[in-house]
Amino acid sequence: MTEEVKKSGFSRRSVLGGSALAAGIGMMGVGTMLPQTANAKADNEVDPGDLDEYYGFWSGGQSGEVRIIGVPSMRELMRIPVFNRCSATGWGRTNESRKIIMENMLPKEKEFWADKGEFPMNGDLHHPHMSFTDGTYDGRYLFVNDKANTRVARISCDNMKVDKMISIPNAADIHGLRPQKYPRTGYVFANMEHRVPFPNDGRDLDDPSKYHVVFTAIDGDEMKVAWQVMVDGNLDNTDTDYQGKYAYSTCYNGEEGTNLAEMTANEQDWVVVFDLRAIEAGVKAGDFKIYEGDVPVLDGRKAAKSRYTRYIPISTSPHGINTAPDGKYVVINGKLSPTASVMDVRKLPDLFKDKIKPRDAIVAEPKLGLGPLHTAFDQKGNAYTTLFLDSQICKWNIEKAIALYNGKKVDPIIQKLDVHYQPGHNHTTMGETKDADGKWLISLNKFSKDRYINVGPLKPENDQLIDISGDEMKLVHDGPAFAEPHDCIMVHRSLVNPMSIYSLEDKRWKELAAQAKKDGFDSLDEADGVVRDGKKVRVYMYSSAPTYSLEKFTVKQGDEVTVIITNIDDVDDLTHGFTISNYGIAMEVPPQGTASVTFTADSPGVHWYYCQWFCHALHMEMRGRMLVEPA
Ligand code: RUQ
Ligand code: CUA
Repeated sequence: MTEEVKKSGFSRRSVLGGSALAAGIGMMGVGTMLPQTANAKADNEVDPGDLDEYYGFWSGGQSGEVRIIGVPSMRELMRIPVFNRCSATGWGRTNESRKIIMENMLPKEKEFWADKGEFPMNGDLHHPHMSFTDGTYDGRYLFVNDKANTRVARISCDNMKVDKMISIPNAADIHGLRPQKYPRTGYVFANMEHRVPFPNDGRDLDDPSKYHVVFTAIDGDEMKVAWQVMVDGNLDNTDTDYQGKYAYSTCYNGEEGTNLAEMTANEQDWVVVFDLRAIEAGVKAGDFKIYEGDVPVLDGRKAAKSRYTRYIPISTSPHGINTAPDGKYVVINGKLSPTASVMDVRKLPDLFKDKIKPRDAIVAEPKLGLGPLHTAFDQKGNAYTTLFLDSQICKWNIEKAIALYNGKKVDPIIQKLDVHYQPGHNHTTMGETKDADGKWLISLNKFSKDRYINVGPLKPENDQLIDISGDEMKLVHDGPAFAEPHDCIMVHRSLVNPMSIYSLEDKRWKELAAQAKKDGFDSLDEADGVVRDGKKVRVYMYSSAPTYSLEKFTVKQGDEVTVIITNIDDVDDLTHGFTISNYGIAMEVPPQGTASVTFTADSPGVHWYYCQWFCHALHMEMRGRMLVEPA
């Protein structure tokens, strides 16, 4: 890009906030072309053919998916279906994906879903976080939560697909989610948000005094719930320290009300701190109850005065909670209060020994602006807090905020930058690790309003990229996004190393390979033919552009048919697909990989199957016939 483009038609906002003009860069072809100026090249520009420096992993909110965004270009690179059905890849339709989705559902869920399509097809995915080793990202896994259906899923970063999904027993509506940072993940902590009765089977209904909330620790290696701790209030967001000793969650609705007026009646809510060693000792000692799913539930409520938890009062309804990369400070974002509270993790041992009062763990409480929701960090001791109501990012210095709290006359606020509009989460590159690098900041704005051409009443979100490498924050890019990126992380590309092509020996198709052997084939890449086993029919074929090894197969109406396809092409990016017309079936068949799908052949006649991923000049010809004989 050699010329700066000025946004045509000034809005009030762009006059008031200089940042709106900078965001006009990138709108080539619209507005008036101006001669080249000093600001000609946007800082985020990644030229065609060049690669991004960071992998951005974006939550897809109510769409239920995860998206991979290249940073700083903000190009969308991939979508990972998780809690949704995917028409392109067959996620939710293939046997392999259905096994992952359904395997670890709770018995009551299996029963509930049995006659409704077998699993929830929606999700509300809030928080993607990568696994850690020694305080920084290790490139193994991404963990994500589904608030809508109380699930947590794990994405394996070797192929960028979900490999495990679990439902959290006892809980309802998992919101906050964070992995343990040290020594490694380890635990993945998940906050139950909405209080429900234990057990929630109808015996207690409109009696909120019987409702409870639990904090859950999942073993991230096994993807099994390790333990839960019952607490007061509603758990909102959560984070962990860099020492591997504590986790902490914001709580709102300490009143335990069931409507808005009740939930915001008190002046104060709290952060609840969990002592992980004490909890593990409690589990060992048998100090728990079992409600659902064989999971130990310890009592960490205030009245229990247990050694598992401590409650630190914070002004009403705090929201985000973020540990600074220095490992010392934790910022608790006020939401309804214009302040952020800074907790010093070094004070937590004394808090648990009752040597200090809970509020003594708070070492600063700067006034930042209206609606502080989430905070991100650079490596220089600065914090960046989203102000939802002010539509701004507030950059402030943590040490200065502490000095101010101690009576020194200093202003911790460095800069406020307009964003467009109503930011929720924000995030810096590597900013939730000890390797924060202070290069880029993303503001995930809930409203885009006038920033794009109008697409109707439902408008995209607006993800704004901000250069924080200099003294001043500089807004450099607007990126529209479909519903609703709550949260994201940005990981240096050197830490993420996905495969490019599968291996025919991959453990993911070991079971299919074993079945093929039983059916008389040496290996999946040579399996080619129809095996009848009573009413069950297994159809094996391999694909090589532009053909399937079987140009037709015949089954009988009412047969349960499983089609198993191996793509023997070992060319980068050469994905085939398999679609059967009028059977609701489509799936991705990746290079050197296998996919399978099972269905009942209840519609007689000729049904073409075809490849729906454009793979070859003769891709349209890559097809065959399924002949279904009438019963
Ligand atoms: S939390 S902004 Cu703030 Cu899930 Cu969404
Ligand atoms: Cu194979 Cu298109």
